[in-house]
Amino acid sequence: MALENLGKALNNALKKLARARTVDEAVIKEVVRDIQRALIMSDVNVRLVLELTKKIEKRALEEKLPPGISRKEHIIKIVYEELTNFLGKEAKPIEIRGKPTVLLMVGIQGSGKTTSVGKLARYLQKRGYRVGLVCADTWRPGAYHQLKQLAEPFGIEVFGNPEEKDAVKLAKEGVDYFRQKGVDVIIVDSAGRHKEEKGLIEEMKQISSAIKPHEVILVIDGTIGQQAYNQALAFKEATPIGSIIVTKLDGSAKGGGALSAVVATGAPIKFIGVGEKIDDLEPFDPKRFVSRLLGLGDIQGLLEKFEEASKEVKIEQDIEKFIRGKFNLRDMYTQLEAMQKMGPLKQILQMIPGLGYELPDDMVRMSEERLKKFKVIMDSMTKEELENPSIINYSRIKRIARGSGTSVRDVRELLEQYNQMKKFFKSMNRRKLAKMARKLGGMNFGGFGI
Ligand SMILES: Nc1nc2c(ncn2[C@@H]2O[C@H](COP(=O)(O)OP(=O)(O)O)[C@@H](O)[C@H]2O)c(=O)[nH]1
Ligand SMILES: [Mg+2]
Repeated sequence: MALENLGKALNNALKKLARARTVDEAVIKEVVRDIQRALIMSDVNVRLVLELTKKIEKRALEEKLPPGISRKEHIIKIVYEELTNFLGKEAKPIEIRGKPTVLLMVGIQGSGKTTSVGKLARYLQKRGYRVGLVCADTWRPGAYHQLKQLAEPFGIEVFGNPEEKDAVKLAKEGVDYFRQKGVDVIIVDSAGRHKEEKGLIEEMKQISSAIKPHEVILVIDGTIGQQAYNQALAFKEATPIGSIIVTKLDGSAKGGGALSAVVATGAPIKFIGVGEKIDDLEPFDPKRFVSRLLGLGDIQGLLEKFEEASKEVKIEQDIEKFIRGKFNLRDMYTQLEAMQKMGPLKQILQMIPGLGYELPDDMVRMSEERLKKFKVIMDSMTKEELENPSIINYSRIKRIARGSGTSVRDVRELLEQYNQMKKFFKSMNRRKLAKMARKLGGMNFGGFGI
């Protein structure tokens, strides 16, 4: 598991929130402080931590609660969202663009390049690509052998020549070799004998100009924490086709710092390394990563709940429409459709105590057939007619009936239905409507927009 300690600390902060009896300002501030501490312990840049947690605190204190959502759930969602944004928001998957796609792996010595070349090769092989590997590390004795040991058990071929001293020449030969073999992806491993960015970038440029890679991947050792910023920034400025793998996030105490520092440069992180074994490579997806980090097994369930809540807001907006007489035919169609899905409306309404209103029978017994017919009729109406049904006079009715292959009677029936519905809701007062909407929403009849 990547960033285990950070995950635990964040999870503890959320547990504290869960245990709190009431969530007031003091509790929110305490949770925010815990999150701050956890991130700083993980070597995240202090300024970034403060910016992030300020946002979390402000939203937690100021945002209005959506209906049906508890304050705790709301805060968890805010923490999840802000951390996800903080780590880059969307996943940036690797793209295999041409045949062959040429990838160049760079990074300073010991960062995990060769291991990552093997892992990435295996990852792509599992997805059906034929991969060839080129060892262009002429610096480290045994580099070629290391790569062969990693890849050959999986039938992945490695090109190299321990006698050759010219890395650029070797890289080019290797790429040509696999081009002729017709593989899908060629990954070139480089030496990265330099200790700092300048030499690294120079090496990258030399090899790049010889093999013209589709993408250069910088491997950064996650244990260096926020120092990763300078490397990632120099790299990003040097090549527009760069992406990043952050390695050693298993067991690293500073991994949070490394990840956030790279994200802050704007360079995309495509994978993370989470162990020494060939399968210990994960595509980096901020959403999944954060939900696992927070230990929110069911963040999806929570997000769905929020979606339901936003439907309820829609119900309230529709009530406004009714009251202001803005309810048009298009709205009615959506209502009828929702009603159809929901089953006998009358029963539902009777379950709401004190409502005291009876729905006209016609409105309740809306057969599917009739609904279909209404849909056909509405399809023959103009936009103006749907939005402002009062303009539909006799000649328009005739035209609509003709256009939809129905009768004048059918069209009139539809309009009658619409007027009934409108009248019915107008006769209710605002408070009762709101109450009904809440009940319906609470009973999980989302989408029933009245
Ligand atoms: N724990 C852990 N170790 C890793 C990871 N990636 C690489 N290593 C180790 O880091 C060391 C250097 O890796 P290597 O691929 O040779 O680095 P290179 O010099 O950049 O090619 C090796 O001992 C690897 O096993 C990782 O994601 N997690
Ligand atoms: Mg190496």
